[in-house]
Amino acid sequence: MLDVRIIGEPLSNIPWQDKPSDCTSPVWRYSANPIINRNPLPGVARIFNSAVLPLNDGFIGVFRGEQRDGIPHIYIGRSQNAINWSFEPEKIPFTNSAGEPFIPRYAYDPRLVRIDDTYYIIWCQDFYGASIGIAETKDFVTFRRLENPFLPYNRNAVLFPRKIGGNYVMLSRPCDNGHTAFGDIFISESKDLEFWGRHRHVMGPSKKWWENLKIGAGPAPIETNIGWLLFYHGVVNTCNGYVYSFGAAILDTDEPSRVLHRCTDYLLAPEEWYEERGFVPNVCFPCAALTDSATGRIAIYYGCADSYVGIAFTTVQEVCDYILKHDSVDISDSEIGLR
Ligand code: BMA
Repeated sequence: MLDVRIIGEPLSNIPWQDKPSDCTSPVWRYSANPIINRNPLPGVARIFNSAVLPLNDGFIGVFRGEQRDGIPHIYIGRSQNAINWSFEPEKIPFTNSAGEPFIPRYAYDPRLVRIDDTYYIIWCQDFYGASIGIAETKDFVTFRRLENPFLPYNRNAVLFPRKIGGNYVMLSRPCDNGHTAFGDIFISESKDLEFWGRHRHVMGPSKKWWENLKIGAGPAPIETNIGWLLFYHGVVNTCNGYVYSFGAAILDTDEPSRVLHRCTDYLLAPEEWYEERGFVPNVCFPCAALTDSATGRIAIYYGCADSYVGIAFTTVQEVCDYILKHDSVDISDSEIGLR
């Protein structure tokens, strides 16, 4: 067995539950899921697909809040234990580079990434169709929106938590302006978070049915001694609509467009009532992961049925053992995807 370790900071107050003795999966759910229920604050009907990070001795998060007019925006939440959250009542007051207010027409599926002393929010917004938005904050009081990194259409973007080869690196998933029936993960680099290039293909849908329609990056990749651990969602089309599960892959540390290992099986698929029943049934959509390098513990935050937030647990050793045991990488994964 390969010894797998998280390269990163310890987090002694990471939320945690031991694996139930009857669980046969490498990832197990928090027993008190969902952690956020419906109508969590005035004017917001559902919170889901959201991202969290440690901040000082507690936690901070960016939350997709579906307003009662049906339009999603991003709200800040704070927590002492990363389970019980209190939310700011107003959506994030982004500003542009001139300091003027910038309120996107809609904003959804935020990711939250810290690089050095700056926090970045990456989300999907309207730019003549679904596109990627990005903003930076150091204090969670002022949020400066940066230039749109990509042309439309694109959803599901997340930054790596450090520069690689001197550049910022972002995963994203180009798409169309509807409920896209295709989708591969690509990678792009930037020296300054404004001009993006060196676009490469990372991986596409596989022949395994749970992810044979489209895939998209989830939480910021987790650095380990064997590569970047990437949790991602995979979609299958059924006679009853799309079903979203999540799986994992391990990307090369220095050349992350190369997939070193890719798990044939999903890690978590809709099974519980809060995943199978909701505004959009059968959706498990991971957007964040807390990690503790001291113990290898990982707490994955995922949206459930476009209605709730759930937590699932694993350890870096257990999940990587599972990926290596169910490993299948093809040429389109392992090449440097430059065409
Ligand atoms: C995707 C995204 C997610 C959503 C999922 C299921 O296209 O829009 O926000 O959770 O569909 O509805």
